[in-house]
Amino acid sequence: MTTVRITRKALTRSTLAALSGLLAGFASLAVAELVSAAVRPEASPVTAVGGAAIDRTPAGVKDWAIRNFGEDDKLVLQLGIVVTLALFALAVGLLALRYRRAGSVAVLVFGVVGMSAAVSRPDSTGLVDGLPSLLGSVVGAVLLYVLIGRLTGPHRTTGRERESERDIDPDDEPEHEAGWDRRGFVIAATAAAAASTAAGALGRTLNGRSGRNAVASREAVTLPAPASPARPIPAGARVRVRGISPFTTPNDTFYRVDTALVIPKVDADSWRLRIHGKGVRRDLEVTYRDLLERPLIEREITLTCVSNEVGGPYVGHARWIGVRLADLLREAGVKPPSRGGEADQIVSRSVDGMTLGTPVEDVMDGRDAMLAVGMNGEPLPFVHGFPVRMVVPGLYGYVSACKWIEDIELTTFDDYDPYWVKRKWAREAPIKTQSRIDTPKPFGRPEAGTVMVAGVAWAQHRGIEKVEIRVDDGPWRPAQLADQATTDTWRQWSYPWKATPGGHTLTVRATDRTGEVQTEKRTRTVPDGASGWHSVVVTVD
Ligand SMILES: Nc1nc2c(c(=O)[nH]1)N[C@H]1C(S)=C(S)[C@@H](COP(=O)(O)O)O[C@H]1N2
Ligand SMILES: [Mo]
Repeated sequence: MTTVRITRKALTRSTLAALSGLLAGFASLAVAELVSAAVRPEASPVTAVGGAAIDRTPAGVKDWAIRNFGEDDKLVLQLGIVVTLALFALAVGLLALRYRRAGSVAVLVFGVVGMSAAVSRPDSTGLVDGLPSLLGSVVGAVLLYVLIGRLTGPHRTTGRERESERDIDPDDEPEHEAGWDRRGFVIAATAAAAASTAAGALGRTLNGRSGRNAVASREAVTLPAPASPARPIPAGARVRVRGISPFTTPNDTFYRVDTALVIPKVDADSWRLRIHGKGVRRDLEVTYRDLLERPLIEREITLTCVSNEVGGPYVGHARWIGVRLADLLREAGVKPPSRGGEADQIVSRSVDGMTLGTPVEDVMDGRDAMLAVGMNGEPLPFVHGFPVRMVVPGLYGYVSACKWIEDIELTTFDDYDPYWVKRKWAREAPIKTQSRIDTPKPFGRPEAGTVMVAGVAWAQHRGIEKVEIRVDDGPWRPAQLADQATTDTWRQWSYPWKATPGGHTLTVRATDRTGEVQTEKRTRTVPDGASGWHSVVVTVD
């Protein structure tokens, strides 16, 4: 009898202790959020720990996350961190019920984890980045100590409480007389919850407003007319078939791939780019205004991510406007390796600490490699790298397309491995010849008769020569090619298919202008991009 009663009572207290842990965790994060608004949004513990987790994620897992969660991968990561923290918080609450001080120390330990993650981020501004986690965990630790104090006494219960306890437990034992401060607990817990919610909400709002200067600086930009405009896309480059990707991908649907949990908001007015390193005769420092005053080139360039699976969505086309990178490099006295230059690698660094390595030879071989300031007629959107990013036709994004760029260092491939290369991706990564069926969709049910099969093919900087379609195990037949806008763009194609009822597999392959046929050999995205043919299975009704 006694045992059962004690258990029930213990159970209530355990629940409340676990709840106290949860509240302490919530208060910690809320306070940290508020403090991060005074430091910088990236210094908040969930963002910092998330960033550290991304950096430590093996290439395979990162790819798995991109495959399964797509561009929601960051949201899933942050939710995962919050859920994990919540579970730990419950456990810490239970620990605190037995060992009051140890519980609070545990909260501080989490604070130290958050602090070290924040301080050691590549874009950390120093020890101040640890403040949000530090202050958050101190508040959480104190709160837990107070709440657990209400649960454990020693404390005299009021007559009314004693009576109500008697209602549940008629033959209460003396040890229960020194019950817990129910009212004190409820008051403290409610006040803490309310204050934390308010602090967290305020922090969120302030963080949301940070970067207003950057927003204003972007709104103030008027892109000058390019000295060298893009050749207009020929009308014949667009296939008029429903379901095909539009030739130009609108900015708001353009794919996004990066490691930034908080999108960097860079003020164009204070932005500077430094060009320095091996073989640089004169260090250059340019402002955004300097760039806009230079002769700008405008080019049609299709971007592709190395993480794009066969048939995947991480490829998009835009019209870019910017400064020819080779011109800036020449001004700095840089020579390509083929002309005796010392440096063979350009390492570009972004404000969020990302590093990308690009062959100097490629950038200086006459292709339209640029420091882009505009995308489809507007200043770069923040997610796509405002104020300035690099774009190099023919190379996967991770070896060329540095967003939020702030530093260009000339070095060698021997001397320095940038971010992704340290994580098992290839040093050099030209885009592989690929093709994709956009319509019909997988498992579509087209009607028998003529079905338009259509899609895109790309082999940037080489160009697409031929696209072929195979139905089931039949022969390869040439698709109708739309005009090639430039060799740096993808190319649309279509194929009128005489569809007969039943299940069918459609397969596509492209040949680039060097004569190379897209290989059937399936490879994973790691280390230098997926290969293989894209197939779509449909049932014709
Ligand atoms: N600063 C920064 N730049 C970056 C990245 C990044 O993670 N951080 N990702 C690169 C990769 S892998 C690709 S594919 C392109 C994607 O550019 P987008 O997001 O504008 O499409 O940006 C590149 N530039
Ligand atoms: Mo990428």
